[in-house]
Amino acid sequence: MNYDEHLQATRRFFLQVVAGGAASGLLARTVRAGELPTDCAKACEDFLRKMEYLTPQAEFRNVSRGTPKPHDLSDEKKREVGLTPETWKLEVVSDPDNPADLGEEFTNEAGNAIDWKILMKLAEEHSVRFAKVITCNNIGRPLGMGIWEGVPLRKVIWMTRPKQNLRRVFYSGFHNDDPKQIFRSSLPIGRVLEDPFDLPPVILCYKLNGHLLTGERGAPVRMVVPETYGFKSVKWLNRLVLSNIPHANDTYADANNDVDSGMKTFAQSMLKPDAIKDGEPIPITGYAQVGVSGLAKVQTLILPQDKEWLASDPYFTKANWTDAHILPAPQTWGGDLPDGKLPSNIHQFNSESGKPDSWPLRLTMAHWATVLPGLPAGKYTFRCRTIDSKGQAQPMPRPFRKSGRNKIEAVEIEVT
Ligand SMILES: Nc1nc2c(c(=O)[nH]1)N[C@H]1C(S)=C(S)[C@@H](COP(=O)(O)O)O[C@H]1N2
Ligand SMILES: [Mo]
Repeated sequence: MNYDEHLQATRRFFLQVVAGGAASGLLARTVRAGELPTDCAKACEDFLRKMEYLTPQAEFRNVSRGTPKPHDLSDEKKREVGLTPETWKLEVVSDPDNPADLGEEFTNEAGNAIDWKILMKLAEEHSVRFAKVITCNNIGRPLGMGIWEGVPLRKVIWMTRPKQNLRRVFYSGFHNDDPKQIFRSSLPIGRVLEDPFDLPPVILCYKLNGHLLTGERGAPVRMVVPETYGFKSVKWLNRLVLSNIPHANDTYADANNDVDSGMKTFAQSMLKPDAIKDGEPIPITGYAQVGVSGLAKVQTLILPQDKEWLASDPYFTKANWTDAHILPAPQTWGGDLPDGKLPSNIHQFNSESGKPDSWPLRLTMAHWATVLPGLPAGKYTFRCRTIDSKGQAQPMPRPFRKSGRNKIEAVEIEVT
């Protein structure tokens, strides 16, 4: 999602709600919380039409380690170190400390490392595409929303003809040949060989929103793991290690991060009116990340600041939350897609109509809007939360910060 676009579109939404409201008497009548008056429904539609749902590659927030950062190297240096399609090489080896029993390894030394030609050959038959929001475990706001394309990682794993003693794969990217700069993630082999429930496969990714990856996004090839936080999706990928190690050994574990966490469902507001007058309905919009447990509802709560809430109820579960309106799938997708068109055959999209099978989609973003009833002058705290498709209210069932941020947001609202 392009945040500037979203903000602009949201501002238009407000203008229309307020202007339409004034003209049609919306301000005069009582709006029930969560209810979206007709004028607002229309404004929401316009809002959706104008909003870019997908994030252009260049507008993703960039989380890249390295000195220098691999994407800042000169073109010549990139060619030298294998960061262009023509020069890229992927080694696939057994872990010397916990060896997996493999029929074959692929290494630079033996001259048989996997290259771009081999990957593209696999892509001809096996390429897959899926929609996924990428979020850093430690940053609240998602970094960007994309359609990722690649070859299932297992296609390359099977090329090693593994026989036994293979429990985990760990992998890393170009790191300036400095062991201290290695950024490594890992997955249980079961997740790579088989896709639980209706998840898409873990992929060796080379395209985002219909274009080859840019340097910042991890060109020429990065891992993309559908259901996890950003650190599992290693950029500038050049090495896979097949191991019999029974536990995670990710670089990200070093900072107390919970490296086995699936993406969480949570909501945030994006825009509220700057000034709110006594008794005027209050339009608010925002987004939700749809985590592994899906999204059933977004709800909002507004409480006067001078009344303290029960200390025994930190998540406001006993409060009177009201449902917001989850906006339907966008009509235009944005994201700088070639010819503005979504690629064909996207996981969870109908292959004929090109439309999503359902909405919201797991592992993506959804947008929401609401109009709250007018309030007497005073200071208030606005909160929003999600209810996932299992009925669990944010931040449950996993409220710990180091497994991904999903704290209930609190925003001050003043009515004058
Ligand atoms: N090689 C490498 N891969 C990496 C990183 C890195 O520093 N080096 N950062 C990771 C982290 S912590 C995140 S959140 C995502 C960010 O992806 P983006 O920069 O494409 O938004 O990339 C991941 N992949
Ligand atoms: Mo991250």
